[in-house]
Amino acid sequence: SPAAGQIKFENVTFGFPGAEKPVIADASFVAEPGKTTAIIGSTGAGKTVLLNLMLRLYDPQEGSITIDGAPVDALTRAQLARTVSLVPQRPYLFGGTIASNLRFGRTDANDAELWEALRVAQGEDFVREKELGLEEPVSQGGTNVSGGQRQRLSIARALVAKPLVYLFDDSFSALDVATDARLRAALPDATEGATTIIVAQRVSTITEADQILVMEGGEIVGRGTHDELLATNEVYQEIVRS
Ligand code: M5T
Ligand code: MG
Repeated sequence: SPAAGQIKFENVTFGFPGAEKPVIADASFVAEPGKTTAIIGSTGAGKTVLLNLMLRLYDPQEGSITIDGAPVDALTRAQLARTVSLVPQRPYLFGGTIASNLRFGRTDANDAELWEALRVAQGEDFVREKELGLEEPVSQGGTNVSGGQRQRLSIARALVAKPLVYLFDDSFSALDVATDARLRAALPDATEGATTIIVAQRVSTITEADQILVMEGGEIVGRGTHDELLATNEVYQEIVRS
């Protein structure tokens, strides 16, 4: 069957070398193509590590991670990079231009595709205001671009790559509420058919997710829709109240 981007964790346990307690403990879940899986939980719960495991920044000591049934450790790094795009919690831009940064995941993307990704990522206006537009220089680390702009360019970069799987690690929290809302309204069309996994801080931004995973201390302590979790899960209820 053609690649679709289903992500499956089975009993995944991971700890950093030398640490006594695992950072991810016995995590199992499936993220389906065409659906949005949200991950929520307090700071240090293991949300970023969970995403990083999908990209094989490190490998679990126990359990398996598969994409469409194939173990991620059977894919080359290049294959994995074409399949999965991560928008990291602290986005990184490299020295070059806005265009070269956006083409990082797919060098043959044309300018129209870059503008379309910028439109969805709510970055179109500020790039148009640059004297050189897409060819505006970006310094290493993106220090001549504001934090919110960096985040939007990083989201646009992921969209340009057109992966099967999108991982957004807290990618919308630096955006003001109105920009966040416009981006979320545009995102479903732009990512249609893909597997989308969103780490979020604000419950209000994930109430529509097909599935929400609640993480605490490296464990998945709840899963379901917003309404299901609201009715049954104490950790989720606490997050909603806070
Ligand atoms: C989970 C530890 C961290 C925490 C736990 C990335 C990273 C994490 N940790 C390390 O020791 N080394 C590392 O390189 O792992 O951390 P997390 O996954 O980053 O937590 P989070 O994403 O849920 O938190 P936050 O603050 O982003 O909401 O014990 O010290
Ligand atoms: Mg994190």
